[in-house]
Amino acid sequence: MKDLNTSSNWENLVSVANQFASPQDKVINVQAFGSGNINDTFLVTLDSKSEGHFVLQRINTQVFRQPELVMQNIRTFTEHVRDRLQHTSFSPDRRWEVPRVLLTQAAQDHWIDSSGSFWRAISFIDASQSFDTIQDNQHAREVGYALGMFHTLISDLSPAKLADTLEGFHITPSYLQHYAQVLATSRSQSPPVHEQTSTRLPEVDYCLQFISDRKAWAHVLEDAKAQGRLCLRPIHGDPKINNVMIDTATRQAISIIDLDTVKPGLVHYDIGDCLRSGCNPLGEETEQWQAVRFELDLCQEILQGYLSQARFLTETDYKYLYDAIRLIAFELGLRFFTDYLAGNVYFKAKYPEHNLARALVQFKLTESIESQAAAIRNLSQDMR
Ligand code: GN1
Ligand code: MG
Repeated sequence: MKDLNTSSNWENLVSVANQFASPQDKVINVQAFGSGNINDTFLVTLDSKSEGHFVLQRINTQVFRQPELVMQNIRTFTEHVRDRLQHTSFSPDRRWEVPRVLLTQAAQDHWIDSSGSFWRAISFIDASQSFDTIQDNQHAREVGYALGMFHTLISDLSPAKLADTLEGFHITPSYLQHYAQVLATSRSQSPPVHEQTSTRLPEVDYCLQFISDRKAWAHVLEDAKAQGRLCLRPIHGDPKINNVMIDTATRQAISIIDLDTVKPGLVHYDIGDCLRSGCNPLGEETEQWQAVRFELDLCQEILQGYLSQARFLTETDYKYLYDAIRLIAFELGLRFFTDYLAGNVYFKAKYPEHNLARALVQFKLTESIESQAAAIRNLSQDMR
């Protein structure tokens, strides 16, 4: 990662890390960590017996405009869950960990460096790992269990206690509006961004058509919310499979990390996100987009794991599960494609067409979900 290339950047990272370490601990290493698309994440290694590692992050304040509110939501969430875990026994035979926010030496939950960057640190969940792609059926079931546990622990937390830290997040009609604006701007340039290669890519035409064919339907969850059929609850916002921590010894799910998007929303966004990432064995970064498929047996495992914990869903909630799965895959494709057209301003990209490639993966996945509509609907109805 570019930050580590020069010694002054390295020294800066170590000095930021030191803000969150106890005075008696020594930072011995800082390395780029994980595969996040928005924030910069580092793993800090300490010369310490009590806390071997922690996760240091620079929050992307272009995306999270009020990072203090993100930290406030994390605090509200964490305090609620800690309290619930202490007073209720959920699954006494297994462990469940809540990431801890580390404080600076001045007892603050973040540190702003001299260049204005917003830093915060989170405890590392020991003896655990996460995966970018689904490993097997047991892993799928554990991923579902984790989301069910997560939702259950906050099912009695009023969404009004959480701030809306990312306006428009998972509101598909807003993404469609933004797409229309970006497309119009791109077309007014000469040549348009999506025609800047010597010949216009056929993949671009595929995406344009794909979105156009689904515009009307894409309001489905927001309409149901507006009609009072689906209600706001606290959600995770980004429960993709690599945010589920798996115990390296037992292979059980023990935590969900990345709490930046904990805020009010529909649990359908979370269920859709978990399934779109968990049922695509090639993963969201694959280059073989034509081969992407939504695997029904993995869907069954994830839903079974989820529903073994989450008991609060209503009849109407079940009715919208299929739409949620289809919509969140479509929405992520739309978000990636829009960002490709806009010149990769939101998601980090390793090459100019990276977000186009990511969009194709999500659209192929959406197609596969659509081709199995009846089976997915039956599956979710049978699980009631
Ligand atoms: C982003 O940065 P990361 O990888 O945690 C995005 C999610 C997407 C995800 C796709 C705040 O999450 O919505 O589903 O990429 N987060 C935000 O990998 O937009
Ligand atoms: Mg995230």
